[in-house]
Amino acid sequence: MNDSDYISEYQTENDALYKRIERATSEILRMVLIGKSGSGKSETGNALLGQKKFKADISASSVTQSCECKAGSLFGQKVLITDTPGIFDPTARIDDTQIEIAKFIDLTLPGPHVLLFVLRVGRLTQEDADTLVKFKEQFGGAVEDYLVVVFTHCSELRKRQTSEEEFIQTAKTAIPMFQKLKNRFVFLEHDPDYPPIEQDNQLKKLLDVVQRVQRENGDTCYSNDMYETRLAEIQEQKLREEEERREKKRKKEEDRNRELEKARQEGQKEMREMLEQNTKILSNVSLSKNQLLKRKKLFWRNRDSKY
Ligand SMILES: Nc1nc2c(ncn2[C@@H]2O[C@H](COP(=O)(O)OP(=O)(O)OP(=O)(O)O)[C@@H](O)[C@H]2O)c(=O)[nH]1
Ligand SMILES: [Mg+2]
Repeated sequence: MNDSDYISEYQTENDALYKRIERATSEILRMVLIGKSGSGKSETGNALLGQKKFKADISASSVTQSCECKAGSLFGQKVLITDTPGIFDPTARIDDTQIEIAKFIDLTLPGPHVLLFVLRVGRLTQEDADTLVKFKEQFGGAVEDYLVVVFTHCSELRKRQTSEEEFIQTAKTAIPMFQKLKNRFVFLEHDPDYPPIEQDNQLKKLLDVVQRVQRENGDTCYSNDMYETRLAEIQEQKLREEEERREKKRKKEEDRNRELEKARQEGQKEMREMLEQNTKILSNVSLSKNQLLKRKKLFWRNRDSKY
């Protein structure tokens, strides 16, 4: 399968569910973008795909309204990226978070290899910390093992004369969950005026970190009760559908056999009727033969008596 086939296949989101689970090999790196609204999730997704596939814009409200999944290639590595609206952002207004969470699970089945937590370089707030806590509360599982932190707007650091290392230390103080993370911080700049070669280097570093995390996790993917329940549901549904298919086939065969039997019986009936008719005709013929003989005898008797 070449890249374009692979991409078009994964663009039809609904009927690709089974296929996606079946083909979810380690060959395809599945990443999920989470983070506060406006942090740069969609822009990061576009950078990873090398194309503007997700809508990214400045807005006071959420630009991305629903989870979306797109495929692409990053330095030859096939990637499947799921962009999310700020589902876990305490200030974001998403019409139905539960529906979005269900969609998120379906799009990322059997689970992402890495969770990219996107933050904007700047003053980290309680909201940023709460977004991650909310994600952990909703999803559970070993979130930290699969977490990679992506800081966008990184040219801000230069303006503030702060090094990446210093900023990571600040971030670790602001967001306690970061303290457990070792070498899992990546800086990106999506400003179109930023040197493309530097953007490429940043993306290469991100891919290196992600692939290291994947290796550290033994190529497993992030999972939790929701993924397991959903996978069990899908498995059950698949078995049910197979059973229904078998039952339909059995019924079809039964109907065909019934029709064959009916045709056979009708054929026999026709044959019987034909035989009966033939017997009647034959008996009529033999009857008239007898009568002819009788008449012949009578004629000869009458003639003999005359002479
Ligand atoms: N200069 C600059 N702009 C950025 C950077 N990252 C994101 N932006 C801009 O910030 C705005 C918001 O980015 P998005 O990617 O739409 O943010 P989001 O997290 O997807 O937001 P929601 O979809 O609302 O949750 C867009 O106008 C982006 O172009 C960056 O590193 N540098
Ligand atoms: Mg977005």
